[in-house]
Amino acid sequence: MTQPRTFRIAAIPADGVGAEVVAAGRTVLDALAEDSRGAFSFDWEEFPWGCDYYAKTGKMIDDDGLDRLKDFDAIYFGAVGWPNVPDHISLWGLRLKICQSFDQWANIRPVHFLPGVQSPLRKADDTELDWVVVRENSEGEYAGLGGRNLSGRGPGGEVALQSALFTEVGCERIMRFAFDLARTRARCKVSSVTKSNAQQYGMVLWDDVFKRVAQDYPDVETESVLVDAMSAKFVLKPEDLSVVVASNLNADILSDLGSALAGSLGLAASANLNPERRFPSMFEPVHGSAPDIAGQGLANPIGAVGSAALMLDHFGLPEQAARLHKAIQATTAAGVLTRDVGGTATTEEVTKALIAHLAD
Ligand code: GGG
Repeated sequence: MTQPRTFRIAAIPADGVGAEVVAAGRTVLDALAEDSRGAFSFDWEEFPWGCDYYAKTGKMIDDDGLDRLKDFDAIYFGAVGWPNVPDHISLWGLRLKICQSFDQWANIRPVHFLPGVQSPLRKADDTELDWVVVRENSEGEYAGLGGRNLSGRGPGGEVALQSALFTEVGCERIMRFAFDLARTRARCKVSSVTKSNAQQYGMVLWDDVFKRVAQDYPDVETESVLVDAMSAKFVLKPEDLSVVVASNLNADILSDLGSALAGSLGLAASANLNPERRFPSMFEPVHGSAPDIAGQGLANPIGAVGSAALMLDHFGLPEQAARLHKAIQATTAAGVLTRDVGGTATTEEVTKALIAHLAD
């Protein structure tokens, strides 16, 4: 008989709608655990870090915060950013600090088209569209290298520098991750994205590493596409995509485009993985804190619940992850939709529908 397993999860709702969607995701996960009749359970600890915490303490996360997080099985995150704190301070002070400290170098962002959700892509109704953006999550344009006021001339004459860092090790590991992922999918293809005609050092290294790694995967179809052309391809030829691997910034932009094409940013799930499992991985919806709708019960919980499904996969519970995916599909197919996808349902109504469909 297999032992019941308790997963220790650190919940960090952080800012704005983060609180609403993390609460929704926790409710759905707890319902799933209850239904497992003791086979698995979740032991949650919630942390108050975020912009309000910064306003009170001057810190986005406590000094010992990373130490307190490091032994959890996973981190379940909401969204970071609020108008009371400059965005680069809140992002670097919390989300990026966790991703970089815990070497969560692979960020996977699936793009799923759901039944009952209107897509701006006309093809979406008659095509099974489904691709994954693999974001290099530790370096590239997010290496944090640069500085301000380099001219020393002050306002009016300021010079700032922002450098992107590409290492051969960093490029190779994310590409191998993308190729391995492609081998698990119906369409065995990796599209690599750069702007290497204009960015002639780091991104040319990326292209060179891609060609070299591809030789170890002769069964996987490949293409190298410039990011501007790839943006057009997302809209015009999405059926040609399976795994799209790109640098930190390019993948961030492309994954937002993908989720908007699928109907809404509110639907998009993500996993920030430390594939070596030396540190906890972090699961979060792609969307931000949405100050315009925060606190009104209008947030779409599907991105957060999809992220919970990715967490279950990471825990080695693929059947439970599949149950969440099915519940999401049944909920949207039944027309229980929040405002961002054309419906009138509240966060709570969608959460209740998701739980009801776990029994399907
Ligand atoms: N849940 C994702 C989130 O909070 N995103 C805020 C954000 O601004 N992210 C920028 C990034 O991921 O690069």
